Amino acid sequence: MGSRKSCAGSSAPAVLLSIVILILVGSTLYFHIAKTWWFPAAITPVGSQIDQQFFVTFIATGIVFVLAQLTLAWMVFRYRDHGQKARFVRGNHMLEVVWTTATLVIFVALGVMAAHAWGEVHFGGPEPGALQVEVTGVQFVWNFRYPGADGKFGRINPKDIDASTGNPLGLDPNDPAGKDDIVTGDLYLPVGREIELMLRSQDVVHSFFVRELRVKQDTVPGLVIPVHFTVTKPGDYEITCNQLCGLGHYHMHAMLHVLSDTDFQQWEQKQEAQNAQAGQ
Ligand SMILES: [Cu+2]
Repeated sequence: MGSRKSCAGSSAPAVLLSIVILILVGSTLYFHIAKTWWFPAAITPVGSQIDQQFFVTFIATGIVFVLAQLTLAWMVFRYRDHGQKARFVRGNHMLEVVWTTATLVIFVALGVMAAHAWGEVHFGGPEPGALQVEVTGVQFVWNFRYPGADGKFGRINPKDIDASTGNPLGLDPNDPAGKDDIVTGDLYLPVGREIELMLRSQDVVHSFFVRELRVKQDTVPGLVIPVHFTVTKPGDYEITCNQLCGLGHYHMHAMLHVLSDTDFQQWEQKQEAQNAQAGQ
């Protein structure tokens, strides 16, 4: 049988574990406060609301995280092994009720606070006069369509889909409304004007994601899903697909070019002129 001495215990692992927990808490706090791996600045007003909500959630959960980990480190150290007998503790009902209720209150409150930003995107429609752009995901590219000078999108017929002849969306050649439609591989938007994107998919579920817009929305075959926003900052931003949609998913991306109003009008006119030339 083992000698008494081997049962005396050792507090070294407990002390070491407490120190490791303290280092983990310290470095987690540092990287979050210093924003070492943070996301890029939002370029829409609703994006800023989302960031604000994210920040409040982060502070609430951050405080709980730090308090819980510090308590854990202290418990591990305080009740370290001296070779004493283990004692059974039945738990504390009052404590259970208090922290479950507190968690419930915090989560419901965060949800209620976020409802405004969420509702604005999902329930409120765009302002009248918003620029409509159709976005279509297809393995493994994005196509964007503008209604052109007549402001009307032409009819689409799946039988006419043929990317090799320059008709990736299947625009019906017999519909005059579609003659001036502009189809592009990159998304061009004017700054400061309400935009409504209509998201579609030709094959599987894709997801339209632009980090700076704080927009991430699945595109689903058979559905047209609208999202609306106003961009406040010109620049070039990456559009990616955020659903694993097949073998080429990794290279399914396009660019979002946000232009000044005049630059956008010039771009639009140039596209319309090219369309007219091609139609002759
Ligand atoms: Cu995809």
